[in-house]
Amino acid sequence: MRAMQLAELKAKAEALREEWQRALASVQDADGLEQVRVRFLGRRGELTRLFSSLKELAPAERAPAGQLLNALKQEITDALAQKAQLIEEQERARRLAAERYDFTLPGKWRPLGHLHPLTQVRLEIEDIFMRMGFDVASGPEVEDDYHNFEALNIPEDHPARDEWDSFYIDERLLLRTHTSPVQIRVMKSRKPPVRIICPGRCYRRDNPDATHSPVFHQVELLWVERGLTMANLKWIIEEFVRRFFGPGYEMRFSADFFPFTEPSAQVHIRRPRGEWLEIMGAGMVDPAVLAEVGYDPEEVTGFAFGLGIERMAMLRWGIEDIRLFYQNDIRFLSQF
Ligand code: 2NL
Repeated sequence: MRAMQLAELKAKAEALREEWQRALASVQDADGLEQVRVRFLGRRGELTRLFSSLKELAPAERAPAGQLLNALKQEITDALAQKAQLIEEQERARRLAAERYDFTLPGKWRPLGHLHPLTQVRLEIEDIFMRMGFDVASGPEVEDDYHNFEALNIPEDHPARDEWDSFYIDERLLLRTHTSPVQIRVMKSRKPPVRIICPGRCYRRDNPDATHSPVFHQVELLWVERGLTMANLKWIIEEFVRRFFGPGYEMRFSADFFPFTEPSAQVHIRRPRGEWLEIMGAGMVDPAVLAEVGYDPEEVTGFAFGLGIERMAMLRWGIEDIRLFYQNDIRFLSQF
């Protein structure tokens, strides 16, 4: 083998420089970079081959030639490192650009339900009276004759029972016709003062029409304490009307009859120049009812009222047919 000259090695090194620079310039990614590294710096790479040709040089030429090749190696190594950093930065920038949120995109529309109008009205009424210091009480929908009628001063043969035509389950049990039995149960379990409202589902054997439904909802209120009068009842109702319907209503009490209150009244309201609307029945708790639950009618008095949740909702929104509440027609319900 012909001995190599220093000049020849220099020429090869020079050619190699041009080669790696061209190769590196076309590198796009980390894989391409690794290929270039293997090609020039790898164990069987081009530079390594030049190093092994050192031994073909004359001994005196080996040191300068070695320096030349080491410098070239350093040059390539640095350039590769620099390119590696560049590629890393580019890839990071690309990733960030792909991940970036577009805050101007419109959101996805999700159909959102809402509470049934009767539930809305019930919660609003509960809220009004809870703020006035009333507890919310509940009780069974299947009641016995005693709590639904007897204790409320409506004996077996009382003609007023026709008013609450009932769904009987057997001789003794029926679906409650009002929420008053809840108040009987609460009074029997607590000492006065008692300040409660009783919202709930009630049942009457009515044929359905625009204003009657065999299933409906009621809120009854009861306050029993020493010294309560009809004036307190009137203020509570006035305040309720202001908070539920808004200001500007006139209120009218007119005589009525319920077996469980004495005196009894029906309550109407109207806007100036509007028509009178009946909103509830009310009265002072009959002493016989107080005595029945073990209270002393000489010591405490009480008042109560009962209103229909459906009726309140119909008055508020001008709904003309009670049956709309139970038909689950989304075209109706979605308006509230
Ligand atoms: C109406 C009338 C009313 C009551 C309900 C009541 C309850 C007890 C004692 C006395 Cl435990 N009264 N409740 C009083 C007056 C009227 O409801 O027409 N509601 C729709």
